[in-house]
Amino acid sequence: MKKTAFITGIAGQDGSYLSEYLLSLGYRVTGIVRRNSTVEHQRDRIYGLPIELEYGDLIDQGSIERAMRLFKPDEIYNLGAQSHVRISSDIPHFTVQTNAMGVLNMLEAFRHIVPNAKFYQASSSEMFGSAVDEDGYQRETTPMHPVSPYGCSKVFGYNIVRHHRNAYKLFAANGILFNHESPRRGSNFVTNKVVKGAVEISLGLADKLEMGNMDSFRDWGHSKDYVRAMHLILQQDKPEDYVVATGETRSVREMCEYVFGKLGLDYQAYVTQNPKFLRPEELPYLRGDSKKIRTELKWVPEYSFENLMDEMIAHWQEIYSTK
Ligand code: NAP
Ligand code: F7E
Repeated sequence: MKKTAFITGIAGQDGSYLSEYLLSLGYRVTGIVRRNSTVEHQRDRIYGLPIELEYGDLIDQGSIERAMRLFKPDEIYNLGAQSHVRISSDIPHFTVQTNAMGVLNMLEAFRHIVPNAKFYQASSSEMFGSAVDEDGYQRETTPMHPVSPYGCSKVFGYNIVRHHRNAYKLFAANGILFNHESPRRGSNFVTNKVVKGAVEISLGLADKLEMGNMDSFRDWGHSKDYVRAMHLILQQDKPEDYVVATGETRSVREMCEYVFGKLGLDYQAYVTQNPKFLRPEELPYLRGDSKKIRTELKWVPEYSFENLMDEMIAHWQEIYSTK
């Protein structure tokens, strides 16, 4: 029989790739979207997909319960979040309500309405914050010292998932995902901002790019590889938490060098710093050790950093060629 997946954050970057992936595996795919005053672009990433949508909000417990009763899912993917770290300092209350209380709302609806389903929580490497193991990696056992309202909210989500798993014997698991990007990434996240800006400069449409901290390091993978990991985590007999990462790390500066270089430009001639893009407290370094998911679940990423960036560059070049 067809399995039903219920995805929150279905219209986001990961939600859209996960929907496509699950549809390709024969799933019935369902999800919630928030009410928005302009509907035109809200569903661009999932436009035309044969999925079932209802209005809902992680903060609105009734809407979650309604969706859970209506869809009766076998697998629940809680991807909905205020996902921008810097903006989480501007709207901390909304961030915490959505990313922390929203997880509890989902877990309670899951526990009371469809307790035999399997639950995936979109946890984040931002939870590690300033903590790094001595060998320079973060892994499942690394302590969590979050440095943003976003990171703090995700730590609550992570812990309440573990609590519900232990207390009520539910299948609830965390994927601790490091940064993952794609052409569908919001253009106020650093990779897509740099790629879009560099393509505009290469076409004479802009002459500079204002950035924040160029010296933080991130472990960047492709969203398509990471949604396969989410699905794999729910196909196991036992619920467990897994780090998902490439194991490589690069600075924002190195990323700029690569992207501008691909376009025949020297980034130093165009990139300036605007304090507006700095964070009240920065997370300087992320590099994930994903040995557990690679050995136990045989997860292997298909994209390299270069393939990922090249795909994003081609995406923006195509957009501007048709304008
Ligand atoms: P994204 O593109 O920002 O998508 C987030 C989705 O959540 C959007 O569709 C958004 O809808 C929805 N949402 C926001 N607030 C909501 C609320 N109160 N109720 C219901 N839905 C709400 O993020 P993503 O990159 O796909 O990430 C997916 C998940 O993985 C998020 O939980 C994120 O925190 C987590 N994560 C991401 C990364 C990464 O590098 N991408 C790494 C680790 C963890 P609107 O458009 O209406 O706001
Ligand atoms: O920043 C630096 C910035 O906003 C990466 C989310 O998906 O991954 C993401 O969070 C780095 C930071 O992602 C600009 O200071 C410099 O050090 O692309 P980002 P993030 O904060 O790492 C984690 C794992 C998540 O879970 C989150 O949901 O780049 N940086 N200059 C800049 N960042 C931005 N956005 N804009 C700049 O101008």
